[in-house]
Formats: sequence, C-alpha cells, structure tokens
Amino acid sequence: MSTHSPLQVARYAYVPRLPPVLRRPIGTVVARLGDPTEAASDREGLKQLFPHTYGAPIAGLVEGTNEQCGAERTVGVVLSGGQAPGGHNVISGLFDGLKAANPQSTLLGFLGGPSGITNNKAIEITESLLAEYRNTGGFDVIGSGRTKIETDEQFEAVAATCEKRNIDAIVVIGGDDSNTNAAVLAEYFLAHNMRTQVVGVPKTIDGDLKNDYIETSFGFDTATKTYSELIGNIERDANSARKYWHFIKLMGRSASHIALECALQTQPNICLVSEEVAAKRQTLDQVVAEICEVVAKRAEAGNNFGVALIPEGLIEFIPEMGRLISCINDILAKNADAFGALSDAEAQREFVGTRLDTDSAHVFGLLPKGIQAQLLVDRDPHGNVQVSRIETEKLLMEMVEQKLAVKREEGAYKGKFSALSHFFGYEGRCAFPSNFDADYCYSLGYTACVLIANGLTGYIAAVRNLAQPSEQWTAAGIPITMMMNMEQRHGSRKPVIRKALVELDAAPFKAFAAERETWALTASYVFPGAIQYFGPDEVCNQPTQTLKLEHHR
Ligand code: FBP
Repeated sequence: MSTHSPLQVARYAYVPRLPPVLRRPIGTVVARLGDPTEAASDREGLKQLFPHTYGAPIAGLVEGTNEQCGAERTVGVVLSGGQAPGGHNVISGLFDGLKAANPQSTLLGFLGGPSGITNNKAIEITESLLAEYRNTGGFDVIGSGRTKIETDEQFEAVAATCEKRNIDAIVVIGGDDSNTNAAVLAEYFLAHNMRTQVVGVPKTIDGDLKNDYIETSFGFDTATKTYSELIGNIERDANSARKYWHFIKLMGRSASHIALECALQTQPNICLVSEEVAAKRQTLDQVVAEICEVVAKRAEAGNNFGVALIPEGLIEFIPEMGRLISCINDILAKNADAFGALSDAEAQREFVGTRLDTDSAHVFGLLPKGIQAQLLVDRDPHGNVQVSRIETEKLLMEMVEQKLAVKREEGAYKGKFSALSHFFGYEGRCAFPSNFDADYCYSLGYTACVLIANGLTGYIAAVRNLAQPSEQWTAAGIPITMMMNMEQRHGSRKPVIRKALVELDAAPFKAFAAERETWALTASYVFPGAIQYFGPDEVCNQPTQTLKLEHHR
C-alpha cells in the first residue's frame, strides 16, 4: 500500500505564492538599505557585544540589479527547536532561490538541529529529496534539536565545520533563542574574519517571536487552526451531551497567543490568559475561584457543561507559582549532581521541598504529588522548565472540583461537575501547513536567499503585510540586534530577542475581553472545521484572527 495520502500527493503540486517583488528574476532583486538602526533598549551594552553587526540598517527588498547574485554558493540550513508547520517550505524557498541564482550552488542541511553544525553532520538537499517534503508538515527532512551554541568550543566547532565545508552562509530556522544565537554567530564570524553569513527565519507555533518588524512567526497559523478544529469539535460534543466540562490545555511555553487565537476562533466558555493572571497578580486559588464562578453560574441555568481553554504557560505566570519554579530552578542548578543521584520521586520531592524558602515551601506543599514531581523534571538546554509536561489542566480540574464540593456543603452550588482533560500541543506542530503557512514559509526561505545574495549577515528574514492577500506582501531583512535587549538569564545579563507576550491593551485581547462574559454563560461556540487547502478564499486563504485584529483588517 502507498505510504502517501491523497492529500500529500495533491499538496506536492501546490505552488506557493511569493510577494510580488520575489516573483521577479532573482538577480533583479536588491536590498535597499535604510538608516542605521538602534535596539529598543540596552543600546550601549548591545553595541559593545555586537561591535560588527550592531546598528545595521533595515534591508527592504526592491527591484534592481544584483551583480553578485549569480555567484556559486554553499549554504547550510538548520532547523532549531520545536517543530512548526512550514519548515519544509522554508527550505524549499531557500533551495529554489539558490538554484535560480546559480544551479551549481549547494544547499546543505545540518542534521538534528544546531548539534549538526558542531558535529559537522549534514546532507546535501537535492531536488529529488525535497520533492518528498514540499508543502508537508514536520521537520523530518533533516530533523531538529535544541542544542544551544554557547561555549568557546562550540563556536570553534562551528567555525571548523564552515571552513571544512566552505560554507558561505548559514540559515537558522528557529525561535527567539535560536535567532539570538544566529546574531551571536554572525558577530563571531565577522570578529574572526570569516566570510560565513548568518540569516535567521522566525519560527515557532507559540507566536511569541513578533514585534514591530516581524508580524508573526511561522507555524502559528496552522497550529492554531488545527487546535481550533479540535476545540470546535469538542464544543459541539459538549453542547450535544451536555454533561461534561472539558479542560483543554493548549501549547505555548510562555505567551498565551495560541490560547487567545483559539478562543477568538471558537468562542469557548472560559479562556485563561496568563498575561492577565500575572497582571492581576492572581493566586492559584483566585484562578480556581474564577473558573468555579462560571461553572456555578452555568449550572444555575441547567448547563452542567462547558469548555475551558488553559494556556500551557499559565503555571509560571501565577506569581506564587512563578516564584516557586524559579526557586526550584536555582536549587536544581546548584545541586545538579546531588539531585541527579536521587533515584525515586519521593526523595527528589523531599530534597527540593526542604531547600525552598518558606513561602515557596508552603505553595509546593499545597500541590498534588504528581504536579510536584512534574515541576522537578529536567530543564531544557535553555534552563526553562518544560511546561508541556506539567498537567495544569488536571491540577485546575482537581482544584475546581474540591472548591465546588465546599460550595455545595455551604449550599452555594447545586450543579453536577464532571470534567475531562485534554492537551493539544504536538497534534498541531506537524500538520500540513495551511495555504498561509505554505506561502509565508516559502517566501521566508526565498527572502533568506536574497538577503544572502545581497551579502547581508546578522539579519532575520521578514515578510510583511500578512493580513492582506499575498499579492500585497513585501519582503525585507531586519537586523537581529535591533530586536534585542539584555535580560537576566542563569544569573547574568545576556543579549536576547525580547519574547512577545499577549498585550492586554492590544486589539486581539480587547476583542476577546469584550465578548468573554457572553461566551461564559451562553453556547456561542464556533466550529471552524478542518483546515481547507482547496476552495474559496474565505475558507482556505484567511490569516489568523490575531493578524487581522492587529492589522485592522
Ligand atoms: P519552540 O519555541 O522551539 O518553537 O517550541 C515551542 C514548543 O512547541 C512549546 O509550545 C512547547 O512548550 C515546547 O515546544 C515543547 O518542547 P518539546 O518539543 O521539547 O517537548
């Protein structure tokens, strides 16, 4: 039997749409450089850390003659971090651009993420290899990884790989941390008189790599549409059976963009927004009380069912939980060997429990043992707690149930509460990219190629005007240093791209806040259905609600 679904075969034939400027012969596209730029803050510190790349101008891609375009080049590409729909199309756009400029040029794919560069593990990307991956989800053509390039040895290993393979440029497809790494690498190469250029591409389903210059990261569109289909289906089931509360945790390590976008698409009864919880300085108990209020009000109207969306990152945004987690991070970092030597979960809980400060020890003590254990699992290479492994949805369900039992005793609640939990995360990261992501990613890859052909380094590829049809898209290169600031990481000040959290005074949150009380008590559910690839524009070529609201469309 064939291993290719009919949709997969049909998608191979899809021709992604480019912004008009990139539809021209590639040698007739140039980078028009603007004025020198500045970072939003910490300018002096960043200037010192990036003496060769700080202040580079924005490079808008326009019509013109690029004499250097046809040079034969060897370019390496790396996928970094979590999967996001459209990664294969970034590589396709990059490949097609490179071959259009000079068919003798070579694209190398580093295997398994950034460690592929340090270990010099790469394959050549060929047309026949890529043909199997165009317009499909996943990162499996070369794999991904979360290795962070930070030590002198790692930088030396990267330089050795570039020299051995004669690499002219590296394209880093990743999130905020990986693109920060791209900027550091670009600076390193210039400081060491190496010709290797570095260009980044904004990837992450979380949607938190965005700012005045990057309108959205790729993968957010497809992931949120995939989750929204599932949420809509659950809403319809809830409304049919009328007996379950569904607690749905949605991926997004820090920011709540995914939960908010899914709420705008599906209009659930409850959607928590971590940034609001943090701004109101709510305790875990207050968050639970808020949910109970909606459950109780719906029960009064005979509606013992509903749907609640919970952002994955919530736990860290509840101030008391955030403090507890950073306290645990410190303890684990300082006592890595002693902690690692403990074999059972009970001993680990006790080890950490006895080293916490009084307040955090109190909060830790209130949590169910399962959650305590989940808070202690390994950190990722960037030192972050792996929130996708903390079952916040179950924690909230359990605490809501307990609080409702108390209310019942007091005679303040007479409903029935039967809850089911779900976690949608990995389900959306490798879906076939929507037409939007297929087009956007291909355009980003092609843009990266044009930036390289224009000799630029330390830039991130940007495709803009995304709330409009692709006929109105534009392309540019943004100097990464202008998106950076200095933040405290692992005890010292580090240059990083600022993570974009949900802004409570921006249009997407305001649109949600204006409706949520109605959604809480009614069944205003919207059922988006599956992503469509063929059909009328309003069904298959729409950007996210977030993009539309942010750009007033
Ligand atoms: P990136 O930031 O690397 O794109 O990854 C995002 C993400 O999908 C988060 O939403 C989630 O918390 C995390 O990755 C899960 O990581 P892992 O794939 O290592 O389980």
